Amino acid sequence: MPDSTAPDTIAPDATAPAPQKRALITGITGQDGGHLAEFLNSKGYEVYGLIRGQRNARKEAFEAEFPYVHLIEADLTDQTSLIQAVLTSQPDEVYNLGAISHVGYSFRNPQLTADITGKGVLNLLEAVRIAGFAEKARFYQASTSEMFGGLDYNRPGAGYNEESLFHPRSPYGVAKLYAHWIARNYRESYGMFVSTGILFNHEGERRGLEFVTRKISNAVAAIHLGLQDHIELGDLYPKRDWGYAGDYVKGMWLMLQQDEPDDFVLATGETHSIEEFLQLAFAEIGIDNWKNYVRQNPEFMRPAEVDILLGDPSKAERVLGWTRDVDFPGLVKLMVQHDIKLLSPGK
Ligand code: NAP
Ligand code: G4F
Repeated sequence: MPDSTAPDTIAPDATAPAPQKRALITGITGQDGGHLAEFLNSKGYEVYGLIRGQRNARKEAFEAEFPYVHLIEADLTDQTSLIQAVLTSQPDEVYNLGAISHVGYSFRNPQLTADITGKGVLNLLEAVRIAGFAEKARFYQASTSEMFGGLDYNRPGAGYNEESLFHPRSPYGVAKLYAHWIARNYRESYGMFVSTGILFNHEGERRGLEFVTRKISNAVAAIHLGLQDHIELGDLYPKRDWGYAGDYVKGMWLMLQQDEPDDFVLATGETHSIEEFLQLAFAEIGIDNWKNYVRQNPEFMRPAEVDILLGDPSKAERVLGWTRDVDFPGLVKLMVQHDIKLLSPGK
């Protein structure tokens, strides 16, 4: 006789651990990819990341630093590989960080930039749909303040927010604007959970040496150690809203934990010139007359420049509860000290 007091279904075991969430990150070998992998791993995620190329120069170092990441060979320009990546990782969350992300390089390689930074996003969104993950997986798109371009700087003091006008000034900015709108379009057309983060510049110890902040921190460290005697840069007047990358990946994750997908600006609300960055960086090694160590080289100037970027992060702070731990002087110090350690003999 069946026991009439027995329940029809087995009640969930409240003490059982929640199933491990799975995240797929494109651009995992880049600055933000490293910070995000570390952050998601600390949250108990199973982390998958795309690696491209038949011999990616970053692979060995990446595997040594992030042994817990499952690497999948794929490329944002190859949709078959993206579908396979989604099927292999079975993601709850997809973070699309992969891109040609250097503005100067995008002027020299505009079509490649359109293919990867722009159309690559369409390829990935379609891969998620074709693999049957449109309803299951939440999607983060790495949008950028470069979409504003600095020309429509009509909110002095307040900064650009989610409603501000776009006016990209580079092939990179234009490609990112396409990516931003196709991501929003998939949210509106297919009801996918797609959130975009319009992130202002964020830097740190993992920043590529081709970007101005790391180029400076690396050179300042080398000058301090007697390995170099000057640094060559392009324009020094532009201003950027510079934050710390570790703080920004927390914001990306928070965007995918909300009830509804949306668009969010992540920024510090402060803007500083490259000259100010140089001044603080050289002060870190006890040099006040930094101009003696800097030469301008037109090679590093751009056909069109974004003069000033300043963001208004109030929506992210209010809705996501997003906060930052590192301020501008703290960022410069962290980067210079990191590079001094890195370049020191026998480190
Ligand atoms: P990053 O360091 O330049 O990393 C870019 C990543 O994209 C690398 O892992 C690179 O892989 C990958 N990638 C390039 N081409 C690819 C392709 N065809 N297929 C797959 N992956 C490809 O950039 P980041 O600073 O971490 O930025 C992350 C994302 O946020 C980018 O989309 C960037 O445009 C955007 N963003 C950055 C900032 C910022 O201040 N950092 C601000 C706003 C938005 P390889 O190792 O193979 O080269
Ligand atoms: O460090 P940058 O190359 O960063 P940029 O152009 O602001 O772009 C970064 O931030 C964007 C967000 O706003 C991201 F979407 C993008 O992916 C990237 O992460 O240049 C900053 C400023 C520019 O005005 C540039 O002209 O520094 C100026 N600059 C002067 N000398 C230089 C140099 N930039 C570089 N990379 N190298 C120089 O020697």
